[in-house]
Amino acid sequence: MSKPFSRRAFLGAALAASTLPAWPAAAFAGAKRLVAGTRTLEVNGRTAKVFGLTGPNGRPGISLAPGERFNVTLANETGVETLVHWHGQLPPWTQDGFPWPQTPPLANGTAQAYDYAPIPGTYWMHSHHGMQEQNLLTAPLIVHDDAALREDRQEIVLMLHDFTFRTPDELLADLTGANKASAPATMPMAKNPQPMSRITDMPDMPGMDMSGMRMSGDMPMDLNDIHYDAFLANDRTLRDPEVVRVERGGRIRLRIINGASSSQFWIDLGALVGRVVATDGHPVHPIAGSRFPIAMAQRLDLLIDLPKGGAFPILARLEGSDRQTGLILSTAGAQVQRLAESGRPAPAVDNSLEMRLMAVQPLAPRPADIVRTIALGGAMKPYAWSIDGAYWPHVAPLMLRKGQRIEIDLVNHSMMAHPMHLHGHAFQVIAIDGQAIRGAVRDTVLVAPMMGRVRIAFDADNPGRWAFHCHNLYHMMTGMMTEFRYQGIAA
Ligand SMILES: [Cu+2]
Repeated sequence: MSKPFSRRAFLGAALAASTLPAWPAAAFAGAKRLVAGTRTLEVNGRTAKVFGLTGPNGRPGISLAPGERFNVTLANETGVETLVHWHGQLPPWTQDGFPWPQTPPLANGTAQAYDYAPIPGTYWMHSHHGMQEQNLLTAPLIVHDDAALREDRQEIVLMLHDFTFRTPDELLADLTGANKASAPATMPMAKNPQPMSRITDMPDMPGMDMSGMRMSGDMPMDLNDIHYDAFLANDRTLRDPEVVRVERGGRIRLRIINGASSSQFWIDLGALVGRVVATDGHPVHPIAGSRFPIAMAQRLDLLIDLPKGGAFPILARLEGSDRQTGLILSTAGAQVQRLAESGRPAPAVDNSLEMRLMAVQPLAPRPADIVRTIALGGAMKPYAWSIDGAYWPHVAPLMLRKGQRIEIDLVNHSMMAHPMHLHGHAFQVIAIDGQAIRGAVRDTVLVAPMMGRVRIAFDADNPGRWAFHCHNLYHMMTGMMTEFRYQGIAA
């Protein structure tokens, strides 16, 4: 594998004498500059100071041409420490943007160079330092490939967020009960648990087998730990949504990123039909439909062929709620109607789509060298979440050797769903609730509550220290994270 790559020590020395970003040019030849900073965002008429990640073209994040390396200089202008993770990418572990002792956060006013060969598809980046992700230290990371460009489709990125005017520390304190004195009398939490049979408005999913959905009976489950002030689509709400100009009969590639910290959605194309062609950046055999679930941190690539002219809302409907966000596709001269921020209630996000996905490039068949069952546990009271009964950072790493095939059977003993994310590797989903599938290759998979089971397989081909965690930020912050470590890598 490639050598750990870091110019941190060099940069630290170069910058020690100056607070100005007078970078030595040689260190950054050809590098794209990505600035982690702060900005003012107006959300429904009220302003908030949030973070942002701005690329060389002044737009959020990074977009790479086919074959281009991820040669990026990350400059920290946030005023605080930060560290940015390239979610779903497979860099050497020292460039993964996770705060290991060997790869600490960047101090304000410093920069760090990254240089690795990216994998193509829809990815994203987010702070892995504290809870900065909740304050929008997140952005798209789009890596183009020749095949997708040859399709000659209009590319539209839709990035989702959950937004609060409060601080993530306050939200977490409310959840853990550490802030009882200052908690409002009406706790802004949708802690029901919610009998799913009350949600009668099942979104119709053309061609989708509904039998796999965990909807029957009065099955209780916990949804939406936090009451958010707004849900954002490309930083805007439906009161003032982004309106994307499209051609009559236009052909679109919609790259959807769920960058929310604690929220899952149903993507609702309304009257349009789309085809899922990639999940978490990795191609899948196309599946047509108009409603698609997206768990935290997941991505969906949808191909949409517009039938005619008009205005076409693309909605993201919060699970277990009537709240929604989205953007509008509009042909020239079409009347764009304002949509409310609340609509019809949506059911819990589930694995009904996951069951039907098939990877275009599955793992080669071979027996596993390591088979492990991992228990996901936790509860609302006390608010703490665990992996095999352990709470980060007090965990024993799962030790791997390069060349091994690993299968992990994830079993969810809790009342909440957990979107589990593995750093540095793409895994294949090979069984759901005991039913074997030749499923998607991806980096984040939802494990349904109440004994939901998902089996994943991956090849140990990227030596290092790798985090494996729930991508619900508040679950991760209260313990739901562990480590996969290769033999020979020092702790
Ligand atoms: Cu979780």
